[in-house]
Amino acid sequence: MIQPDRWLKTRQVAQALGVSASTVKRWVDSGSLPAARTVGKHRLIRASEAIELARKQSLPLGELERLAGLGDVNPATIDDRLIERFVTALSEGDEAGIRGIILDTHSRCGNAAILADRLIQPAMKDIGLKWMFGGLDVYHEHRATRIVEGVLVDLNRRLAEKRREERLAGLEIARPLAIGAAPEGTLYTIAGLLCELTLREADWDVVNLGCNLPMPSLAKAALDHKPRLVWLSINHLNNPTLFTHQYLRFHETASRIGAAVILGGRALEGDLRSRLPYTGFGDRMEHLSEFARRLSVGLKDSGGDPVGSKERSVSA
Ligand code: B12
Repeated sequence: MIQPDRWLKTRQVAQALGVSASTVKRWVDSGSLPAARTVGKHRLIRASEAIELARKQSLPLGELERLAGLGDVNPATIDDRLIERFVTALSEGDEAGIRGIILDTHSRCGNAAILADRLIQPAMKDIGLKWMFGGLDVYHEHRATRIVEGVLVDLNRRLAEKRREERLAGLEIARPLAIGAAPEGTLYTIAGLLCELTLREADWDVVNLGCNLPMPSLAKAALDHKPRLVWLSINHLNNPTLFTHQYLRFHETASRIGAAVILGGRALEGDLRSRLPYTGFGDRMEHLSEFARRLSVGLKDSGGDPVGSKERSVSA
């Protein structure tokens, strides 16, 4: 249902667009964003006005459209029946079915993090269980994974292409850079592709270095690219002691260049996590999304000053 004239608070608009509240107040006060005032003098902005400004300035629209009630974006629409249909398509290697469900869900919720946490993760978990107890073979799991990877690569490409077109049309806005990978020993690819898409949607430029990357090489990539954010998706480690040692050295490099580091993944349980320094940790893509949005607002507010160098330890 379309409700373009829903009223939004300054803070809601700021968070949705990934800018600071003072930026939104400035737009209102300079007249570029029309607003009403409450009795208590707080600014109220029509969703339709905020969307128009976001379009003009090429700011991200997904979150704002959700707040505005545009489209059927209720995450609750990802219900058990949809997950069940998705698991069936995954089990049967039904490429058209898998692609259709992912693309349709993504366009309905306009958000890779919700897609990741509420559809892909639970469905892949089911595939894992069916592989252990329910008659699926390893090849079924590989086949399903390959198809999901393909769709996520396409979604990432599409967004990267859109950015390139904006750049060519002179509509580019400055975006901070994130790089990331899964460390040596982790062969999982879907989570990394979802990190990439989540960050692109949060308005970051992204270099995804894939899986099974040795930590010294990630440190070299950080030195070469000078990112503001590095993500690591750590789902399996062959040698946690060696990883810890190499991670600590990598983290020194990240701190030196002022990059924030966010960690996630199932291998970071208990003891290991408590031995690692990091800027943020999350066990869902929604945590990464929130972290990245906050970080880019912080970067804009501080004129791009390094954030990682502050060495905060934040749990998402
Ligand atoms: C597909 C799969 C594989 C494929 C992966 C192929 C590929 N190209 O990716 C292959 C065949 C390689 C594989 C191998 C193995 N697998 Co496997 N695999 C899976 C499966 C079915 C799906 C994983 C997946 O992609 N899920 C979808 C993603 C989106 O979910 P996710 O990874 O959980 O990520 C979420 C969060 O962790 C978080 N997150 C992830 N990264 C990040 C990063 C950041 C920064 C943040 C904030 C958040 C975040 O957000 C995501 C979305 O919510 C799982 C089942 C399951 N329960 O997950 C088993 C599973 C993980 N595998 C398992 C096992 C045992 C293995 C092997 C050890 C088997 C073996 N003996 O060889 C190997 C290890 C491989 C390795 N060295 O990495 C077990 C793990 C058990 C355990 N307690 O650790 C599971 C749970 C299967 C089971 N028993 O049910 N596997």
